[in-house]
Amino acid sequence: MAHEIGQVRNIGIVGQGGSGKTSLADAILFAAGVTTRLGSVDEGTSAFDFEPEETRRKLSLNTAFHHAPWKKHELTLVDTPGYINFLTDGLNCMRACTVAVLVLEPHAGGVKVEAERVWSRAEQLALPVVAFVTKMDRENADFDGALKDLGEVLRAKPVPVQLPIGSAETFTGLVDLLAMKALVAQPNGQVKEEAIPAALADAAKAARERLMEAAAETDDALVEQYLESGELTNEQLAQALRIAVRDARFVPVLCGAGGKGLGLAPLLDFLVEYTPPPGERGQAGGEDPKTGEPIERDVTPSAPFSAVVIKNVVDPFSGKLSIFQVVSGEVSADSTVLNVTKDGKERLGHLLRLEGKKQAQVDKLTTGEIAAVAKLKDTEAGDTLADEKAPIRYPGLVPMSAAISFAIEPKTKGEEDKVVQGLHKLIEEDPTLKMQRDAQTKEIILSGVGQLHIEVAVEKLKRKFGVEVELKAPKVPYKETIKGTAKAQGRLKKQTGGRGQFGDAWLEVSPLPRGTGFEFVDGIVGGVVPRQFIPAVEKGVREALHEGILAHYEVVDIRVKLYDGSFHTVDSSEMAFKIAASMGFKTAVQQAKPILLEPIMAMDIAVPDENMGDVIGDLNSRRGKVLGVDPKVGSQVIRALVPMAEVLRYSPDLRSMTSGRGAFTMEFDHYEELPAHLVDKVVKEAEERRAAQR
Ligand SMILES: Nc1nc2c(ncn2[C@@H]2O[C@H](COP(=O)(O)OP(=O)(O)OP(=O)(O)O)[C@@H](O)[C@H]2O)c(=O)[nH]1
Ligand SMILES: [Mg+2]
Repeated sequence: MAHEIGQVRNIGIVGQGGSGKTSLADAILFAAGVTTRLGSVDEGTSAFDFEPEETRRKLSLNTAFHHAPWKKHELTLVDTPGYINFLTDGLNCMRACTVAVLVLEPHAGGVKVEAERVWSRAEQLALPVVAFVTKMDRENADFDGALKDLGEVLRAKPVPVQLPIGSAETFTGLVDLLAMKALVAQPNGQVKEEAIPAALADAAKAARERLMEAAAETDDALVEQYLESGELTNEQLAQALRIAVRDARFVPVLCGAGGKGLGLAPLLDFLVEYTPPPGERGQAGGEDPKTGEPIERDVTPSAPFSAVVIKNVVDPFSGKLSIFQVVSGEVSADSTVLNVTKDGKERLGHLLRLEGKKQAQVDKLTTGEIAAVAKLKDTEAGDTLADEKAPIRYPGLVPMSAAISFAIEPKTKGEEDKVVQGLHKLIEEDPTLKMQRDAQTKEIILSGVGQLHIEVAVEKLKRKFGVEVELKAPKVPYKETIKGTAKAQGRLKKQTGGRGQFGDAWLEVSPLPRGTGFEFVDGIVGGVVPRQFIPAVEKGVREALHEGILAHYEVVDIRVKLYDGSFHTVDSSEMAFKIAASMGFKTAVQQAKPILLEPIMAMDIAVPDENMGDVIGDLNSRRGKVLGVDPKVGSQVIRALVPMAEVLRYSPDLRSMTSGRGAFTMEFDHYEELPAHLVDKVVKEAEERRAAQR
């Protein structure tokens, strides 16, 4: 049976790496009676961190989902990874959430770039954010420090709805500023309602006033009443708070110790009571798949069905699971729907509610619900599914450029195909991984967000698809070109024995602008080279382009003109002209000031203010050019162009310069001449590599 839309809450648990998200999620499952034993990240028994790569590292690598009932509501917990390497998956899943619970550690100066990313994603989605300051049982726990970070680093407007009672070992419970009572943990694990401790009375009163003032601001009449009487009724406060949360006017702040099971029931009560069910935040924006015009869809069960696929999970045995959220309408098992993005039909078999690593069948889903289906043919993460009579296309995935690349080689020779097939499957699960085959170096290049990301992919490749690979720094795809113009003759004459071979071509080579590639000009007049042999000349040149004369790299940005030649009526052939052309080309290039070109990457590097000097200095030592610096909240984004050869292993270096807070993206921009003092080194390496291959 489908649930009522008003009962649905999808709770995105977000925040930076290690802040305590998964521990909170496990504790919620336990508190809701879903599990009979409290799952633990540290002990490898979490219901959310269940993949072997996760339990081994004791951190989340994938977003995981679990259903939990709470006071007649149907919660789907969406536990997202916090470390930067795996963050994008969570950012993508946030779109299916009705609220984001931002998990913060209780001290100032703790907010890292990951929390900033999550926060700006919530802003982009206009998603209500509720902050949960966890680990209040920790030494030096400082609730006000976390509030300060929220305000100063994230530029959010934090408004506490609870205050902690005590901190660290004296943390025993919290003051609920809505009910104005204390909730105190009892030795038997229960929570008891008590009067607010005298020591906290003034602080609680002041905090409640602040809460009322902030809530009243949702409505002019309420502000007036509040200013005149200094009070709102509990009902007015609750109603105003619901609106403020729905419209993300401020961030209500709660506290507890998720990992210790403290503060869970009050958090869940707040989520079901004050955060909106699907549909209360207005229509869903998409576009007409035919015209590309923007269209809106009512987020209600009576509207036509539409859904967005947020994630794929690939199991080598049971195949692919596509996880989606119903954006509008309802859907039953065994329906046929349109994949609007791919413009093809898909048959949904069983509908599966997600329970950590397991699934449970349901017959029907209503608006807002998150579920999975198995074995869709062509559906990728980011695709829209819809009723074919009312198609709409929603925005796709959050873009994330890969920042680090490795060449990967199978440990067992001949398993290249198995590697490529396995990687294709991994990429279906994780579109932030990219694979390409370098046309020049022939290497399989795997790119990802960071080194850890790639290492995890390699582990999965082994576990799921049984191939072991080695990681190597990728070879830089240098290219060759010329700076001058030169003419040369290529002549092949073999006239001993039977039929001879004769070809003779005069070629002129000249440079073309960067990025133009290759141009062949036929400048023959008077048939000195007969028509039928001219394509053979071009072919000979094209083949010779693959192997430059300096270091055997591809030759680019060059014009080759065939301007003279001669032939022999009997001995000339296509083959002879092809060989002659290739000989002529090589000689001409040699005389035309050949140079090496190196790839230059465009980088965006987000750096905390205090590390700017170090990072820029380091870029200079890597022959980088800083193009500009864009200020951001608490950090800056450096835009720079840097030779690829200098940033093959940038990730760990940036991490150590910025204590893990820096982040970057990088993509190929253009080719530039390799400085003369580096040419010998590259040539020598190329020779060594060739010698090793022989
Ligand atoms: N003392 C204390 N420790 C906690 C609490 N919650 C979590 N921890 C510990 O903090 C560490 C990280 O917890 P996780 O729940 O894995 O954090 P996470 O935010 O899910 O981490 P990622 O998913 O990797 O980003 C673990 O060692 C937990 O035991 C808490 O309330 N109190
Ligand atoms: Mg986690």
